[in-house]
Amino acid sequence: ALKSNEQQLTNDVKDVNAQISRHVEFTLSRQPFNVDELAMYQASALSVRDKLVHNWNKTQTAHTEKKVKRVYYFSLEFLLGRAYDNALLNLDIKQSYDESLKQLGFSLEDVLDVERDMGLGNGGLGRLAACYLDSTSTCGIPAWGYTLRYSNGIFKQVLSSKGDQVEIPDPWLESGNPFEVPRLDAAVEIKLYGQASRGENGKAGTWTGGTDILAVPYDIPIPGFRATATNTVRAWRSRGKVSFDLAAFNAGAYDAAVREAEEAETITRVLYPSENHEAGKTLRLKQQYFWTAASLHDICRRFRKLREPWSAFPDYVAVQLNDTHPTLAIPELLRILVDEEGQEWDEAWSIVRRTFFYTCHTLMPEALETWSVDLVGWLLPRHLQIIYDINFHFLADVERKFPGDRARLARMSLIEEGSPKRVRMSHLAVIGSHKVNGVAELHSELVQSQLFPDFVEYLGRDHFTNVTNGITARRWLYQCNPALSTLITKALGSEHWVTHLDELKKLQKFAKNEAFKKEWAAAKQVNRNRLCDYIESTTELKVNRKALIDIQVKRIHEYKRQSLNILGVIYRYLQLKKMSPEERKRVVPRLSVFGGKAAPGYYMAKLTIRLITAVSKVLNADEEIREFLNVAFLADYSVSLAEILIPASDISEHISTAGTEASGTSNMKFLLNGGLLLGTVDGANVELGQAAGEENCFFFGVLEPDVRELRLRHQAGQAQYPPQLLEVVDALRSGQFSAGEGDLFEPLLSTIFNGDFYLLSDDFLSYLEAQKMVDAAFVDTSSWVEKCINTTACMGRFSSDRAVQQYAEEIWNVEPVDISQ
Ligand code: 26Q
Repeated sequence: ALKSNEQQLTNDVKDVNAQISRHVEFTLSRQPFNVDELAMYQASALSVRDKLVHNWNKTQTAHTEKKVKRVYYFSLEFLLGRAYDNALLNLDIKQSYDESLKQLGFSLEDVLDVERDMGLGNGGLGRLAACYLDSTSTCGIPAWGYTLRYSNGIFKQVLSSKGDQVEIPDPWLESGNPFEVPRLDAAVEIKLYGQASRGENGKAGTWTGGTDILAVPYDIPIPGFRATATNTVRAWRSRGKVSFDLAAFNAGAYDAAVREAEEAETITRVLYPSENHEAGKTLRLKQQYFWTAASLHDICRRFRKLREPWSAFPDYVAVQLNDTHPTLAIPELLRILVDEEGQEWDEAWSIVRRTFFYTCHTLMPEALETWSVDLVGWLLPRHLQIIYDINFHFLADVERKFPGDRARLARMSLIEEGSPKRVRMSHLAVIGSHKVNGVAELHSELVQSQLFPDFVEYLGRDHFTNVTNGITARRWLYQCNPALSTLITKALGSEHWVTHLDELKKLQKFAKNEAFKKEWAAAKQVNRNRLCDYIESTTELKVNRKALIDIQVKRIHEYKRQSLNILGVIYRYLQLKKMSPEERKRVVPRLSVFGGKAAPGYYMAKLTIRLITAVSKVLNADEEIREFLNVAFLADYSVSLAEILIPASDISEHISTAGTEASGTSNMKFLLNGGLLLGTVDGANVELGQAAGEENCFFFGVLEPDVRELRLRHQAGQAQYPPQLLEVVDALRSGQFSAGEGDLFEPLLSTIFNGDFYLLSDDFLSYLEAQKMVDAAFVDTSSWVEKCINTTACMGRFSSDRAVQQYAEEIWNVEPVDISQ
């Protein structure tokens, strides 16, 4: 058997060599002796794509032949990261590629490193979409992701010499993308501006004039793990419609036409780099319409081929709206049904309401989208009429159910009164959908009680539900942490756990096995070393490889409270300075790692980065302290950097003010990799704590029901500030961390002393307490490793396979399809 395995590998490698050579010669049109690393990346990636395409075609043929119901995941962000390594592992061909590249004189690791991240997202919401598509393929659920193909993804972050964030564009397509397939034949025209008219009695209206823009789809295959099923992310690119018109050119109008094309192409030029904050920019609204209209056009074309009546549309189509960003899909589908397909209003509205589902990802009022009525009416005149008509019917119905309740009508209306009037996208999404879900148990409760209580009364409890987020164990353990994966596979006897994550439960019986614990700790040290190498090669820092690694990586936002973390670090530093060298030797050395981008216009977030980098410089320059405490701010946090960071953590921090973080998903990734949680009672932390056991987590901070009261106390000027916090504030004001510039961080400090909206002062002491508990627990290595093993063992529930199966059964009513080999 061994012999035939070897033979098989030899044959596979020969085949891979041949396919790569073919792409070098015919696709790249290069001589074999003229292949650099980039060319080798391109040729070998294209040969992988060929294998994906084979499965992809089989999958699409099977879906079409079986006339299955499909789910369409509408998300303005798909944070896919890199595709190559993921494809090699899913197809189980990594070994033959490794060997083949060696024979061709390259290192697979280096070639994989050539790939740029597909950074088409800001953070949690975009990465969630990517994990969900991975799971639909692995679980055989027919699914399409629809998004935009931004020429520039999330900006690249570098740090200035002062330690401030500087944003650099990310033209990720510069040297091509071997993992996409353009579909020029499936391009569609999208209209903007123009004039609209209503039809009589809910009959067809019209929309004429305006400008037409071309939407060109680019498809990205999403392979399942060791499965044939391969779903698609379809990303639209905007193009101008001008063709060379000699008459216009001679008449001097060519410049204008080129300008118009340029404007059209601007729609997909860049991803908006802000998160959990509403921007209200015209270009953003254009993006939202361009994308939803092109996607619905595609879906309707596919549906028409079935020759079924429109009433059957929801039997073939489920559209999941990832936040309110795609809400224009609701009036757009109504427009198609009423204006183009001749459906009656009531019938059309019923089809719409059975087609869409809405996921809410926030609670913060400033993150809820509204668009000015004037802007919508100018860009999309027909849609504004339709929104008004939906509102008319809707409010009439509310009035029937709650007669005479004017205040209720005003609260629930799709239109917020004021100047200007604004369209409330979340209200439209709630009433235009069949179900609304939050993303963690606590969050879904608050969505019902705080965000949409009127709608719960009006539509009933069943209209609202919870689906706790999940993550894919392929990328977030199997791929990013080979050391731990190999150990788990050895212990459990197979790789079955990669697609059945509940099987990790069986690790519990190894939690007290000393030999296993040793191997577990050794795997962690491998990952710790990998991160320390990365830090030392990309920064000036000198790090202690035995230190407890404490990581907080996520978007920089006041509600996420990176400031609480760094103030805690300063407190620790001040205590260390007071100790004798003898005393210091007894403390647990600590390496605090930060990473994350600030929205370019978010002043407080940028100042927080400056504070972290300033503290990092002071500690690293302090030779008597830095082996006991150091801080690293790693620039340009991304999916690929997360793959290095997450496996290395001893603890990670998820410390948002209670009731502000909808779920969090990196918390799940860290715990899956055997890191422990330091967190508040917020988002999915609550369920992670229940699963892992509270004795294995470090919780602190005020609880959500107490937040209101505490904020009122601050507003009334009755808050107490603990002396430990004041000690840190004094140090900052002395200029100790800003080269004598004592007021550099004053704007940050003043938020704490003026209202303290995120309750730093209320949580500071319990945060320090929790950190003390972390240190105490870490000293007992044996029991620490036991906690880590037991935590990983309990993470099965947080698989995105569980999440998409729950969506498929409870929300989409979509069934998995078997794709024969
Ligand atoms: C809106 C309007 C204009 C411009 C940008 C936006 C915008 C863009 C991105 C608004 C929000 C986002 C992203 C939100 C987000 O990532 N939310 C996170 O979603 C995760 C997945 O559910 C949760 O785990 C996080 O708790 C939540 O913050």
